[in-house]
Amino acid sequence: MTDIPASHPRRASLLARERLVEGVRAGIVSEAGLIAHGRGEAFDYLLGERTTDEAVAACRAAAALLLMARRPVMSVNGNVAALAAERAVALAAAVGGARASRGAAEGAMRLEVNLFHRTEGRVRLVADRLRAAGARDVLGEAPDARVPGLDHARAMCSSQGVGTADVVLIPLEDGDRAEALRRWGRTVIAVDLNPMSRTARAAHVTVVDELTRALPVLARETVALAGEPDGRLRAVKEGFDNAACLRAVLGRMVARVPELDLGPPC
Ligand code: PTJ
Repeated sequence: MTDIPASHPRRASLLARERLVEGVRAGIVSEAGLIAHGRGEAFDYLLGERTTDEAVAACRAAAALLLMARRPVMSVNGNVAALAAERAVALAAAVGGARASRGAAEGAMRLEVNLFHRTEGRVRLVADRLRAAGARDVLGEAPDARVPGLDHARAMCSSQGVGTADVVLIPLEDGDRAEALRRWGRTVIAVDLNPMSRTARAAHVTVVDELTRALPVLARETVALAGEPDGRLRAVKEGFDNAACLRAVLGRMVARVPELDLGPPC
């Protein structure tokens, strides 16, 4: 790993890149994952690299969906495993605990490895990465179902996970899969820095925020809503308008541009 000085002003961003480069070398991240990350970084720059009020509102709506779900599942790909395996496991634990406290029949939110550029070797490595982060029960290594309307291996999924889930959390998802999941009747929660992406538009709730910032906020909102009655959770969900939220975030990005200080940084 490249040595990045603690004083470097863009240390966090450089460390994230290093985790992805290491992930490619370890076989966890696809080469295309590096390009996807670069696109995300560009949008994060425009966002000011911070969690907006819109992202918090989207996390609250997503939390309400996860708490009311019959069978929630989080889909994990190579980028998510490399950047945020521990945070994904922590979120699953927070959601599981919150749901159990409400007496949900199936408390846990399952983690399922779903790869766009699927190879069985990479599925195993991503699952191993999740287990190393503390996940006990990882799905996706023995797919026995398919997402209808998708061709090739990217359609494969688990009947214990996405195959029977009602709510699916898809961080950094490809647009085709997001649309196919919605057509299949799944309630879709996305995390995507590009508010114009097909995934962001296809999802019922899109958190436009950087993954490693968004997952702890989602966990926090889930815990905060855990004691609320179903009626209140339904109101939170129904009060959220995804298209309006995407428009507001894009508006923030656009409004920020003319205000940027383009003088020398030092
Ligand atoms: O591991 P695999 O094979 O499943 O492949 C994973 C990737 C991400 C390569 C694959 O799903 C893919 O090609 O995705 P896309 O279509 O490039 O979409 C990824 C979206 O995530 C883009 O809109 C990016 O802006 C966004 N994104 C990238 N990095 C982040 C992000 N959003 C939030 N946080 C990030 N760190």
